[in-house]
Amino acid sequence: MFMEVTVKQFVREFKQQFQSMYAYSYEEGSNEQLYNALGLLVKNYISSYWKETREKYIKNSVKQVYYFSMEFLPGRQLRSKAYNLGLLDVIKEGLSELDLSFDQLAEAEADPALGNGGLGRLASCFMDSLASLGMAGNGNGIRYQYGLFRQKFVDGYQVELPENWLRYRNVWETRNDKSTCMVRFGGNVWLEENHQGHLVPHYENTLNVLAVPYDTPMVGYRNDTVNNLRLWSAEIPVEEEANYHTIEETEPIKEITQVLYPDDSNYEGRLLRLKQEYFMVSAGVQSIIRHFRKYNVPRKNIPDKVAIHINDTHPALVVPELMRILIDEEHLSWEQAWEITFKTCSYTNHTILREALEKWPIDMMKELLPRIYMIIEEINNRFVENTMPLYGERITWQTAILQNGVVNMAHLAVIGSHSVNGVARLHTDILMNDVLKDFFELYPERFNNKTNGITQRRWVHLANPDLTQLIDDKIGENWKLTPSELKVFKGFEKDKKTLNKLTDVKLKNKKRLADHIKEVKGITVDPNALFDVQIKRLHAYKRQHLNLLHILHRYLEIKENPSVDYVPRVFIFGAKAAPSYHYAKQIIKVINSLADLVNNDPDVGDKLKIVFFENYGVSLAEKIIPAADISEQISLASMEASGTSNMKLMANGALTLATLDGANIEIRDFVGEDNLFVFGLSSKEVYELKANQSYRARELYGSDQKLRNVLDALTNGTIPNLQDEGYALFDSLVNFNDEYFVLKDFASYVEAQNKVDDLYKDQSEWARKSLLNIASSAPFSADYTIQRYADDIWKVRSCVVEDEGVHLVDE
Ligand code: BZD
Repeated sequence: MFMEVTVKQFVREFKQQFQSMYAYSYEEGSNEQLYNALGLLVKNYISSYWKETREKYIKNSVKQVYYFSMEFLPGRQLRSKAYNLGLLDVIKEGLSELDLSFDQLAEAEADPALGNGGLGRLASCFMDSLASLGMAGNGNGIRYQYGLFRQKFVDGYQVELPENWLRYRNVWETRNDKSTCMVRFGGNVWLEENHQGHLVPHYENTLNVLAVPYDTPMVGYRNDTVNNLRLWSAEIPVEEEANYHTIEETEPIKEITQVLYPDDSNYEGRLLRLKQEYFMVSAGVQSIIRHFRKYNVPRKNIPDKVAIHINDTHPALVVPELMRILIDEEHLSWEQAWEITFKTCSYTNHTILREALEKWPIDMMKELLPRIYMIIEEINNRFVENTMPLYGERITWQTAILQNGVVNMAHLAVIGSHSVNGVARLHTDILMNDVLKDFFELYPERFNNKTNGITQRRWVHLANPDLTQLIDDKIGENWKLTPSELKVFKGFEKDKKTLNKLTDVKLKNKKRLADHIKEVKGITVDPNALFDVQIKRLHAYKRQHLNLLHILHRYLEIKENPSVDYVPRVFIFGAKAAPSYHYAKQIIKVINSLADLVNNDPDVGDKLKIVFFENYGVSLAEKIIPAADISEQISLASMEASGTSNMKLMANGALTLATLDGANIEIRDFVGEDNLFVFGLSSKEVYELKANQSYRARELYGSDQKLRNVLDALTNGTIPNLQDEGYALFDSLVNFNDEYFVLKDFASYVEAQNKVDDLYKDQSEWARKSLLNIASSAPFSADYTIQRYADDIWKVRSCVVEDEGVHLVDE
C-alpha cells in the first residue's frame, strides 16, 4: 500500500536531487536549500499518483467536487505529505544517516498564510479529508503573492508586515500554462441575435486578465489518491503585452492576486476585492466547463458530474458565471441553464455577524461586471415574479437579491444553490430561525447542518506524536483509519498507569512549549503551571477582553493577598487583529501591557504569567495546542458559528472552558457535562436580553465590587504604558453598554475559572477528564464531516477500493 522507498534509495535520490539543483554537495547546503531539495524529491514521489488519480477520475467519469474558496490555509506541507505517503519514517532515517535533522529542514518551509482564520483552515482540512477518503475533490482559490500580514508587536502594539511567502520559491506548486483562462472586466456589453436566433453578447473595451493556474497535490492518507488544489494568479495576456507601456499600467492586473484581504469580520466593499472574487470564480468555472467540452459530456449531465461548493458568499458569483457560460457560450436556454446551475451549486454560511455580510453596490457591479450584472438582474426578476404570488410582498422583498442599491450576496447564494448549510447545530438553527428565516420559509428543504471537523492527521498524529504513540500502545492503530475507535481509549479512564503516562506526555509537550516561549519571548514559565490557551482571531465577540478582565482580577487579588491560593497559570494568547479594527488592536495593547506588569512583578512569581505570541498561524498552533491544559472558547453565545480550535484542543487533551456557543455545545454533548467547564448566558438568554433591551452594563459596574475594581484598574494607572487603550475598553464596556455582554458573563466566568483551579489540584482526576476528552473527540474528525457533505449535498463517493484508506464506520 502506497510508496515503497527504502532508506538506501532515499539517501541516494536525495543526494542526487540536491546536487542537480545546486551543483554542490548536500553537506554544504543551507536548511532552505536542503528543504527545497527534499520537497522536490517528495513531490517527485507524489507525481505518478497525482497523474494516475486524475486519469482514474476521467476514465471512470466520476463526479468531482470543486471547493471554491477565497482562502486556504494549508500550513507547512512537507511533514503531512510525507506522512500521508507513508514515507515520513524512511525520510527521517535517511536524513539522520546524512547527519541531517528532518525537524530542522521542515522548519525552513514557509507557512502559506493564504487565509484569515477558521474558514481558510477548514478548507484545507477538507482538502486533506477529501483525498484521504478517496473522493474526487478539487480546491479552487487564489495564489496570493502576499499572504495574511506578519504580525509584530512594537511596544505592545500590533504592527503589520508583508508576508512574502513565495520569496524562496514554493516547491509544491506546478505552474500549468496549458490550462490558462481569460477573465474579462468592465467595458461595454450588448446582446445581438445571431444566425440561429441566439442572443449573443458582444464585448468592447474590456480589461482582459490572464488567469494562470498553479496546481498543488493534495495527498490522501495512504490510499494512492492525490487530488488537486488549483490556485489562480493574474497576469497580462501575452498577446496584449505590447499594449502596456509602463510598469504602472500593469498594476491593475497584477494587483488582483497580490494580497489577501486581512479582514475576517467586516465587509468593506472595495472594488479590488470584487475583482478578486470574480477572477477566481470565472477562472474556476471556465476550467470546469472546458473539461466537459474536452470529454464531450452532455451539458445537462453537469450536475451528475460536478458539485461546486461556495465557501461563504465570497465565491457566490459562481451562480451568474455558470449561467453566463451555459447561456452565452453553450447556448442553453435560461431554464436549462438555471436547472443545471442550481443543482450544481451548494453554499456554506460561516457567520451571523451582520457587518460581515457582503453587499455590493449595484453601480460597482454593473461597471465592473456588466454581463454578470445583467444575469443577476434576470435571476432577481424571475425570483421576484415566482415568489410574489406565493408568499406576498414582505417576504419577497426581504429575500430579493437586489435591495436598496446593493447586490445581497447571501441571497444570491441561497437562491442559486440546492443546499445551504451552517457549520454547527446552533449556528444552523440561528440561520433557520433568524438570519435566513424568510428563506427557510421559502425553501426549508435546502437547509441542513454540517458541523465542522478537523483532520486528526495534522492536529494529533503529527502535532502530538507522543500522545499518538500512547493511544497506539493502548488501543492499537485502527483509530487512525477509523476515528470512531478512539472511544475505546475511554476504557483506560481509571487506569492509573495510563493516566500517569498521559500526564507525562502533556508535561513533555509543555516543556517544549516553555522552551519555545523562552526562545521567542524571553519569558520563563514553569511547565508545571496550568497552561491556559486562547488562540483565534481577535474580535470583540470572541471576548479576549473577558479573559483579560479575569487575569486582571487575579492580579489584583494576588496584590491584595499574596498568599491567595491560586494554581500557577500561564495565560497564552495568539491572535491577529484586522489592521483596520481599532478596538481589537487596543485589546492587544492592553493585554501586552498587562503582561509586562504581571510577568515582572515579584509579588506574582509563577502564580501568573502572560504570553502573547506574535504572528499566530498554523505553525504556531501546532506548537501550542499539544501543550494546552485549558481551551478558552468564551465567545458570546450565538456569535461564534462553530469554532475549530475548540476541536483541536479537545483532541489534544485540553479541557474546554466554554460558553454554550457554536460547536462547544456538541463538544459538551459528546464529552459529557462533567468533563468541561460551562459558564455564561445561553444563546436564548442573549436573544431575550437583546430583544427586551433590559441590559444595563453600568448597573453591573455599580453593583459588583470585584468587577468595579477590575474595570477601574483599566484606567487608574495600574497597567503601565497605556495611552487611551484602557479608557477605550472601559468606555465600550461601561459607557457604551457592552455590546457582547462581557460584564454580564464576568462573574460566572470567574467562578468557572476557580473550578478549573480546584480540579487542577487533583492531577489524576484532571488526567482522567483529559483522557475522556481525547477519547470523545472522534466525531469532530473532518473525515466524518466530509462524508456527510458527500452523502447529503454533493452525492459523491469514494473511489478507492475496499481495504484501502480511511474507513468510516459508525461515529
Ligand atoms: O469560520 C469562521 C467562523 O468564525 C468560525 O466560527 C468557524 O468555525 C469557521 C469555519 O467554519 N469564519 C471565518 O474564519 N471567516 C473568515 O475567515 C472570513 C474571511 C474573509 C471574509 C469574511 C470572513
